[in-house]
This record gives sequence, C-alpha cells and structure tokens, in this order.
Amino acid sequence: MNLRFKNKLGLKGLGSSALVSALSAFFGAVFFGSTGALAAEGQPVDWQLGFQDSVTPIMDQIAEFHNLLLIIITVITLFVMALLVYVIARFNEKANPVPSKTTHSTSLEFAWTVVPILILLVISIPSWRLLSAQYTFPEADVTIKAIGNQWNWDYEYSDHEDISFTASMKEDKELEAGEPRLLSTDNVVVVPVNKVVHVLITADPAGVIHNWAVPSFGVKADAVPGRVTRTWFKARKTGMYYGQCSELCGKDHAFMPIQVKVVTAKEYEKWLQWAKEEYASNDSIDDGVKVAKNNANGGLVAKLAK
Ligand SMILES: [Cu+2]
Repeated sequence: MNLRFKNKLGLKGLGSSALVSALSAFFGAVFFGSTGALAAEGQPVDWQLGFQDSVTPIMDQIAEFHNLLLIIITVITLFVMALLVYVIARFNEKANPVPSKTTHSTSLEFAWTVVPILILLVISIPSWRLLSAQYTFPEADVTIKAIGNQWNWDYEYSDHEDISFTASMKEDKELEAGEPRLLSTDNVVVVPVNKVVHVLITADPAGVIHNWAVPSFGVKADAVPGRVTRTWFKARKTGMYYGQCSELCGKDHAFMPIQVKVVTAKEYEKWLQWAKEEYASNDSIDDGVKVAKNNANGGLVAKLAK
C-alpha cells in the first residue's frame, strides 16, 4: 500500500470527501493494483482515478463539489435501480395477475416533483459558492498574460517589461530525464508560491480560440481572439504543474501544453533577474512583441495586434 493510498484512507478531509477518497482508493486498489499512485500532483499518471491533486483553494472547492455530486448521483442511481428491481419482481404478470386500476396519486406526484427540486437546491448552494469564489479576484501579487497561438503560448510578465517569451512543446528528442512527453515546454512559466497570480488570457487576433488550463490549480479559461479573459490561482506548494490547451483549436491542439513552475519567493526573485537577461526585448520585431532570444520559432509568433 503506498503512502498516497494511506493518506486517502486516513480520512484527511471531512466526511464526504474522505468517504469518496477512500472509495476511489479502494476501487483503484482492487482494479488497478495497489502500487500505482491514484492521483498525481501537477500531471496525470497511468490508471489515475479522479482529479490531479489540488494545490489551490479553488481546486479544493472544485474537488469537494465533485465529491458531493458523486455521492448524490450514486444515491439517486441506487434508489432508481432498487425501484426498478422492485417493480420487476413485485408487478410482473405472475406475481401480480390482476393489476390495479390506479392512474393518479396526488401525493406521489407532489413528492416526485418537490424532492428533485430540493436536491437541485442543495446542489445549487455549493455551486454558486464555487462560481463566486472563482470570480472573486483577490488582489494580484503577480500578473501574467498568456496569449494562445497556433500552436504555442506567448507569455508576458505584466509587472516586468522585459520578460516575455514563447513556450513551445518540447519534441521527444529534446526531453530531459523525468520530463513528461507532450506536456513539457522549452520555456516555462515561473510563479512564486503562496502568491495570488492573475492570468490574463487572450489569443492571436488572426487565430482561433484556445484555452489555458492547469488541472492542479483548478483553472481553465478560454483564450479568445480580440478579448481578454482572466483567471487566478494561489498555489500553496512548490513544484512543476502541467496543463494543456483545452479548447479544440486545430491540428496541433494536442501539442501546445502549459508548464508552470511554482517556486519560493527567493527563487522567484532570482528567476526574475535571470529572465530579464534571457528574455530581453527583441527589437528586430517591429510590432513590439518580444520573443525569447532562444525561441526556436524566431519571430514567427510575433504577429499580435499592435
Ligand atoms: Cu489551442
């Protein structure tokens, strides 16, 4: 039994989520062997059940909401199945040769109208709470702009003029040891831990809709040409987190991943210094979009609106 499995059985959450975690750990262990991790932090794993581990308050809330819904849908499904089994056994031709002539039951009709309404009301409370939390933006410590291109992402650090770069997926032959295939990028977004990061998201005006999503952060927002949407996250753990473009955008949709490294405040300061050098503005591009000096695509991606 691995550590994660024990954690799950250790009822670390409150009631519902602990129950669901324990259930999913149980089924994971039964069907997929107990040695594989059941969820991973920052990236998917083989035979994973459920979400990637959460490192933000929003993702915590999403997971809790999901667990609540899973319990409700399980109870409803079992109830309906029990009714069906009962009807099949009790009211078949052999067991019930003379059927009742009843066509109407006011109290029953009242119940099957009101009970679903009450269930929906119960569901709506955490749903609205989650929606409100997602769209209540705490004050930003760091603001990043992500621009979806065909087929990579440009990033600009809005608080630092000199830091902007393109992040393209690494080819298989470029991968270093431990780097996940189809998820690793040549340049990586770096953000400090325990800080509110706002991500302004848009797309190349001459392009298509993309979507900036990182599962462990619980963020997913469309990148729409000519519009700026935004999302925010506050990661509580350092580490590497991966996401993918999550809006079907075209032929290389599967090949424009998102890689975010969460580091300590000190490491972040150091990275800023390094990045200002590394990603110094490229004056040869006349529309004012800066790209990384080492960017393999050169200026090709610099076709953004002026
Ligand atoms: Cu895309």
